[in-house]
Amino acid sequence: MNSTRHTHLSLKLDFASLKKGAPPSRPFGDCSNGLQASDLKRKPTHTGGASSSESLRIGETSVALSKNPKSSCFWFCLTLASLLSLGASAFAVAPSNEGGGQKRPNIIVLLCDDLGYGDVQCLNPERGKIPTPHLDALAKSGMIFTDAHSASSVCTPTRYGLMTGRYPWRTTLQHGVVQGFAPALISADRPTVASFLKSQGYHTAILGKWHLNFLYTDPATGEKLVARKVPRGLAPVGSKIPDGPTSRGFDYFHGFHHAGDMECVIANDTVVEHDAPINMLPRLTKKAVAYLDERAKDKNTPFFLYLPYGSPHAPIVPSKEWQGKSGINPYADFVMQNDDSVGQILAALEKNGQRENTLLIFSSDNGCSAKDANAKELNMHGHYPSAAYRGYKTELWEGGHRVPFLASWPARIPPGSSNDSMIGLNDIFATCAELLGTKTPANSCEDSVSFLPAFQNKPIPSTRRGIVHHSSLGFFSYRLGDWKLLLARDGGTTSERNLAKNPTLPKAQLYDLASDPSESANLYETNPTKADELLAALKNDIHRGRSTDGPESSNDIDQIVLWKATSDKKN
Ligand SMILES: [Ca+2]
Repeated sequence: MNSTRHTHLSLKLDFASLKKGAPPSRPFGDCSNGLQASDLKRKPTHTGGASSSESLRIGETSVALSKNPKSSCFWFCLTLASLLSLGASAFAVAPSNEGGGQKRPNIIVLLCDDLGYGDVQCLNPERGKIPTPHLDALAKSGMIFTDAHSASSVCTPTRYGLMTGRYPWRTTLQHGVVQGFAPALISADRPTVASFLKSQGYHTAILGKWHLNFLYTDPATGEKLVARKVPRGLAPVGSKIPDGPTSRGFDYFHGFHHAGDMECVIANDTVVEHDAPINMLPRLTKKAVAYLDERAKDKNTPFFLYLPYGSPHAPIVPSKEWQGKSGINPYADFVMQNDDSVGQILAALEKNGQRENTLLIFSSDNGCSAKDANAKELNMHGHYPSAAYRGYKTELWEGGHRVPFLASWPARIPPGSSNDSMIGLNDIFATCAELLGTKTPANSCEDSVSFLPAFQNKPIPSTRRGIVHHSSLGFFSYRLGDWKLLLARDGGTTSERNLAKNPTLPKAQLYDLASDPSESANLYETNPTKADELLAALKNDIHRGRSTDGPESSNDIDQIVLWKATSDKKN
């Protein structure tokens, strides 16, 4: 993260304009709507209220705000509010929901699987052809982060980073994803964002895809099951899961391990049924709405709902009523159905009166899969899942890991806002800690920086220099400010043997994303000073065992290979 970069209401240039040197056009369609500072508005604290003013609570201080954003009173009050909120305690809230203090917000993280940045229509107004009205409305209700990244370009490592606030390549998993039927990747003594929030009094639930390994055991003997020895690779109904999400901080789990055994439906620590993958998205939506209804009965206990969808990842199985709806292809239909699921969750929040004080984050675990989504077919319909970015899932280029990231919290986040701070899914853990006015627990968040100040358009104080990207084959990339170094000859997805077949590929890549967001002009050979600066920062972040200030830490393996193509090794 660039600590000197100030967050602001962004009027970011669109790529086509940048390349042609043309004047910028509005980048977010209806979401930003040509956003001006004067557009900063807040919803009434109580829906349906007739009051002409509202309260912006900061800690225990309440400041009256005029509803007219152009009034001098509004700006005076906003300035006063800003002054009062200076410092790390800006969002500190009372630890209890009792006594009339600011209530702790509910927190929801909706995580799509393989949804590209450009698959959200409002993020890609010119080259996005899949209607996503509910995501667009969600974006409009809060803040769009335009420079958010998953820790990896594939599933498992991204999820590890989100849960722990630590880069996944610090573990034994150096490339690829896990397949289940194996001990949990998150060690038992490592806090997760779920266990942390649970320790703070939250009820915690995960509905959906875990993909961080767990064991299936025979309920009678306790023996570990082996995938190749069970029919169709599915653990039988009744199988137990001793080290699943409910052993890593979640009170409640309903979902599955990964796409390959999605049919194996799990409730808490038990396989409860085998069901067709086409039923999973409707199942998760229904469970999420039921969960929100249930939590609404206990208004004194905030909740954390993590909903990692299995969609629109393959198997691409839109329900019958969604098949053909996009007029593009099944992937586009599936994206539309997923958007509808988000709409149902938003409606449930509204119905239950939970919307105002719920922080809802929507994102994706990596970019779109060109193969599974049939990108060629999408392109023929004018749809580009990575927007103007280069690459797709698995790759180091932006299309692999720059993900849609929407944050909505009507009580705190200005609607219709946009922010270009560089953040990552790893940062959600530290953000939750600052939100509660407490520190992150020991042995966690080595690579997590709170982006909470960004919600009020303030700079993000950070002790982290840049952020690390990682490809499916474990190739590294480093981003520092606008500069990006790729220690790979391509997107980081080709074996060395195949790389050798193409001698024209560069040794490494260096891009200036400010002038070249689509990573088309490799400056690695022409700007060795900048390349060396980024390489040194990357090495430092790897070898220290953490990328933020804090207690000494170490990686789980002794040597992490920096240059994955052995002929390129120089460290
Ligand atoms: Ca994925």
